[in-house]
Amino acid sequence: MAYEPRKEDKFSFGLWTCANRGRDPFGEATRPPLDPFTIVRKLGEMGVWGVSLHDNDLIPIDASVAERDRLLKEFKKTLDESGMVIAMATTNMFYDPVFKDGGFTSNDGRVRSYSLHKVMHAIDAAVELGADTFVFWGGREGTEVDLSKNHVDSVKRYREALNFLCHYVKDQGYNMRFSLEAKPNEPRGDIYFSTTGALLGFIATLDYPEMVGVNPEVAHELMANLNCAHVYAQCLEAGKLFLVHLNSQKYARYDQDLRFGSEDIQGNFALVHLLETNGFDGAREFDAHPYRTEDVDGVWDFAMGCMRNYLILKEKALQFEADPEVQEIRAANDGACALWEAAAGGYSPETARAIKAESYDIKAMAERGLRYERLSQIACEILLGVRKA
Ligand code: GLT
Ligand code: MN
Repeated sequence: MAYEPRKEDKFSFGLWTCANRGRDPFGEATRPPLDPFTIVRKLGEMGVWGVSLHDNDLIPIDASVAERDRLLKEFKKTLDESGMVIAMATTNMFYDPVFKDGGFTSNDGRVRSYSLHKVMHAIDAAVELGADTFVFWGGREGTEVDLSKNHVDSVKRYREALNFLCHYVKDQGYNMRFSLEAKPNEPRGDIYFSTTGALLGFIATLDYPEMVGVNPEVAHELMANLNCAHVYAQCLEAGKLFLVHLNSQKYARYDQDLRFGSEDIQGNFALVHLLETNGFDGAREFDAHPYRTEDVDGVWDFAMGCMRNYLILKEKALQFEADPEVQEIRAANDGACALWEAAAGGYSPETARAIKAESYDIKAMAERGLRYERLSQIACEILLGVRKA
């Protein structure tokens, strides 16, 4: 069957996506609860490669040690039976009221210490499940009132926490890397490290920057009015794109978390094109949720829709790449230049002199049309299904 997900597509879903019950700030749940075991089994049958989870998606925050151990064992068994892996694990540091003013950036040192406690336990559980990537999304790390915190202290505290946890992972001998996820606001009025670029800058200041990468999310980038393909590309080029969070979003809204491919198809297309033509080999994780109108069947329609749309866009990205007219336009625009090649190969005084001495006919260089109208139209016609391969 065409566009059928397979394990090698490396699709994953957060447990919280399918478990989402349609609650919103104005209304009650519209669906019954779905337990983690049912979700894993069903997604496994659908060709999904992995799932991700928060500690409390599986283990209640007040579970006894015996209950925790039992749940982990049973979950591991269900994963193995379904041929599924853990794409990443993370800590829920946003739901419980104790995190109302942040975890690592809370003004209260007891809350910061409890946050380390919760994360270390979550990392231990993640290792037991076989995860090698641990995500930090600091949804509560921020403010509504700018004067309520010293933001310089907040940055330092976030660094101290991540440094401590990197040392913990090394000390335990775990094979675990960290991935940070940015979001500009929601649930806090303003969230620290609001963009992926801010996180990249922050990672460079850590004790073990090589252990830490990012997992941007489409909706979060669009909420910050950024270009997803550009953001993800910078992370990929820096070797920092550990996994991706995929969904769809209408412009200038709250965090909609819509089925991948359902809105801003051009933006989603550019992103899939980027990932598929630049050797990205991490998890393609869907972090979205079904419409509130859906029952449980609609949850699986949602999950299948995300994956099918990715595969359709992938096919179209490859069609675009192979299109003879696209190749011709690109070739016409790819002006080779020995001086540039020399500069790109590294600085030398000779190259500097040669580039300075060269004379350029900038009028002639500027004259040629680049045919991007045509390039864009070809992409439109491929997307709209009227240009055949
Ligand atoms: C939460 C958030 C997501 C994060 C998840 C990881 S949970 O649903 O909206 O973007 O990736 O904590
Ligand atoms: Mn996310």
